Amino acid sequence: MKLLSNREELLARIRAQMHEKRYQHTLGVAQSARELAERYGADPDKAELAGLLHDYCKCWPVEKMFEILVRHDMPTELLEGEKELWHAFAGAIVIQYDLGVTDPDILQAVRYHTTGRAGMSLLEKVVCVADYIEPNRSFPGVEKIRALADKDLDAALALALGGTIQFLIEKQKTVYPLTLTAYNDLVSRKGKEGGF
Ligand code: DGI
Ligand code: FE
Ligand code: FE
Repeated sequence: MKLLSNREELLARIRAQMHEKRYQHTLGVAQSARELAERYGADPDKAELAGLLHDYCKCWPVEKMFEILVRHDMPTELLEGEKELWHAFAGAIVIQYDLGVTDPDILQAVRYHTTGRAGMSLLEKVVCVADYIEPNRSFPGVEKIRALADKDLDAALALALGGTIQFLIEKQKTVYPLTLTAYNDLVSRKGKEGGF
């Protein structure tokens, strides 16, 4: 709790979990999440904090994440699936137990920042999109997602998740069901409203 009210200590604690490049990404996501929250009417403080915490476990050994996920009865689908997804689910558990984060909005935003899910909250969308567009990110197509994020958060998220799904298919990796349902949910809602 004390940690959360002392920004310097919190940043030092986060920094100690990861290498420098990941820390710079973390600061970028926090800033982009704050800006998106201001633009779309989410809580900017929650968005920034969720951004700071979203990759808390990203650089932890997979064995450590696995143990946490097993202890907290995460689904077999996750445990047997792509290890890249573990840091999001383990992160939501760890920031709760180690840092005392209790706000369910923040915990959900961290939990679903990688996979997304159907029916994402505004804060979840903000953090997920911020993760794609923060200033240090450079991948093919990022400019288009950045530009869209200025006008239509759902459209930006659908484009980003669609790109990840395409990337995973090209690499012959599994696509986690939540990612597909997140994508379908955004596209079908927009379809009903007349498209992006
Ligand atoms: O942690 P970051 O690198 O900042 O970003 P992230 O949390 O979005 O993780 C990105 C990685 O996760 C990337 O290598 C693709 C992978 N990923 C995202 N969604 C899925 C996925 N991997 C699988 N197998 N299935 C997914 O649905
Ligand atoms: Fe991540
Ligand atoms: Fe990230």
